[in-house]
Amino acid sequence: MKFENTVAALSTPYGRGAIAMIRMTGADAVRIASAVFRAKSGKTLHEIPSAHAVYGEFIYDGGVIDDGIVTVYRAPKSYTGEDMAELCCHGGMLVSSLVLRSLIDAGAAYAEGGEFTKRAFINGKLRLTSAEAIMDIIDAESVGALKLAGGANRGLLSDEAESIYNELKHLIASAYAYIDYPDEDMTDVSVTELKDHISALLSRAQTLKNSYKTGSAVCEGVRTVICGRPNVGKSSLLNMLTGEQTAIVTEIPGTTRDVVTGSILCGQVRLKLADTAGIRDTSDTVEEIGVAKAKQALEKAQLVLAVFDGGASPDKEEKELIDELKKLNIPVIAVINKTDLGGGDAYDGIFEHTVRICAKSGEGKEKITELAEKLFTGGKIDYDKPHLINGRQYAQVCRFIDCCSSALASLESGQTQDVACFDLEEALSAIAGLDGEEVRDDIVNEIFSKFCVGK
Ligand SMILES: Nc1nc2c(ncn2[C@@H]2O[C@H](COP(=O)(O)OP(=O)(O)OP(=O)(O)O)[C@@H](O)[C@H]2O)c(=O)[nH]1
Ligand SMILES: [Mg+2]
Repeated sequence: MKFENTVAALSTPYGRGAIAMIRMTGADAVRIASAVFRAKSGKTLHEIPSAHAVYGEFIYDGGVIDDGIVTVYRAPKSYTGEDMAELCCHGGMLVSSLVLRSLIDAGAAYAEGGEFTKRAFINGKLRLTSAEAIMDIIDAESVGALKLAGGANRGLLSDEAESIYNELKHLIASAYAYIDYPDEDMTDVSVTELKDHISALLSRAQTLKNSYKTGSAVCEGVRTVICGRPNVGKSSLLNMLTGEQTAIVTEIPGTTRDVVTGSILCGQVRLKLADTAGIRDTSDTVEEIGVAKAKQALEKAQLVLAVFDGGASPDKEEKELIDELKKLNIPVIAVINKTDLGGGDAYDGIFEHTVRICAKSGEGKEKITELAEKLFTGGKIDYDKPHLINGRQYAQVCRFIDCCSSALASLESGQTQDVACFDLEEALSAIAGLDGEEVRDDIVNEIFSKFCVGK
């Protein structure tokens, strides 16, 4: 895809600051920048070598409105692979919008969100995983998220995906021993060898798939549901963890009805918390809706903080809830609350992970945050290993694993190599898609639409 127009956007936040930067990309970038900027040296921007900055004045409506620096980059040696200009003026809201306005008046169009990075991807300057990582660097709220996104941006994930892709391509060529992949140095491969190769690729893909547990927890956050019987202290726990009095706490059972949300960092892992209505049978219409919402939240949860009143013991309804939680197949931390009142033994050993807290005094917060971080990182994150950091990447790897598994199953059941190769071709397309090959336009557009304007 070749982009016809030249687009511009404010790349620094809109607001008052020391400096603002307006970026422009496209074939006319240097010409349009020249129309609004006069270098002090008297040279035109066309005379400035690529990646060089020049000092001068910005012109709006025939008059000078500011002075600053313009840097020009020439295709293909630029971020987008096109001609680019970066105009730095003083960081006032009026001056930066007038510089942008004058570029638009001179022929540039407003850039859409993520358009610079999208152009970089389409022009082959960036792999898709690197482009996604750039967005995660901008959105990062923890050092861990920065490091994981930084690794993807440097190509850790790209390199692994490419290596798996190349090995599989070679394997398919050898298996077919036909003309489909003439570039490959082909030798016939036996069924046993083929199975061994597929198994080895599957194990690498499985390692990638497993990395998403940490990658997602650090970069996307963990959907964490606080649930339990009425009055056990769920809302008190939410308030204790976030350090804010967001949820209403009263001694009346059935206080919370809506889902109340909050967010905390546990080391490098972000928990996206949802406090829910106490689960019980009720004839109160509003509370009943709250209980239904709580159950819906549990269906999408990745971690449950199951709160129990240490002074009580499980009754029939609570036992049913415990059974339901055990079926979820996600980590559950039993949070035994109200330790100031003693007791709690009735809940010991029900779940693999148990912590005792006193939400009222705030005691036990670290026990929960440390355990949550450990559950999702294994205690230590290896930043030098590739990690999947979003659901799209995860889905591609799952598709790859399904296709390779299906190929393996065909061979196990005595089918011919051709049949297995059909699945392997699908797997090849899945791993190619991880890094941006054969990705549909609408998916590309959706990815870049999440970017901010000017990036
Ligand atoms: N003694 C003691 N009381 C607590 C503790 N935590 C919460 N409570 C009290 O327990 C009562 C219920 O607390 P909430 O946090 O509203 O309980 P909840 O589980 O959100 O209740 P619902 O929203 O009604 O389901 C309040 O009176 C709290 O002050 C604790 O650690 N010790
Ligand atoms: Mg509550």
